[in-house]
Amino acid sequence: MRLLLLNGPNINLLGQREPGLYGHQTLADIEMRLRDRAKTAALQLETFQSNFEGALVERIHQAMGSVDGILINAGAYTHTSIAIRDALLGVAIPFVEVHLSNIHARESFRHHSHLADCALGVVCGFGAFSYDMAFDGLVNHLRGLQA
Ligand code: CA2
Repeated sequence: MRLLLLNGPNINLLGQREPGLYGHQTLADIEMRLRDRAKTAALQLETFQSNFEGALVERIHQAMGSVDGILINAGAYTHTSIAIRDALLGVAIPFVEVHLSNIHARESFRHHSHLADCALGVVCGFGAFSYDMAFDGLVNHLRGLQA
């Protein structure tokens, strides 16, 4: 089973700025941990981060036919990008939306997600641990489909 972890704009700054809001772990820490967890579970995990909307759309297109499930923290594009929504719907790969912070406890412009209603599930508010829960949820779902 092949999984893709996608991260959007500014998430490359994790662990270097605003640790009170986003925690101390870097994106490399999160990617390494999930890669280890995937290996233990005999899964493959690819990772991709970009600050560019079109690059994220292209990476989603590339996943068609080669990826079984996507974990995505689209960052601020969560709240603005119909293009990323359309790409995820276009490739029809099941995905889980992840956020470090609780977007519903923040500014009102972060309360709406263009992805959430199409996602298998949404995990937010648990810092880097949100990714672990999203990983478990996605794998559990995909394994259930295989059974
Ligand atoms: O909580 C999340 O994971 C977010 O996706 C993070 C986005 C924000 O726009 C979303 O509303 C919620 C922002 C990512 C910015 O990451 C930074 C990390 C360290 C320092 C500065 C920005």
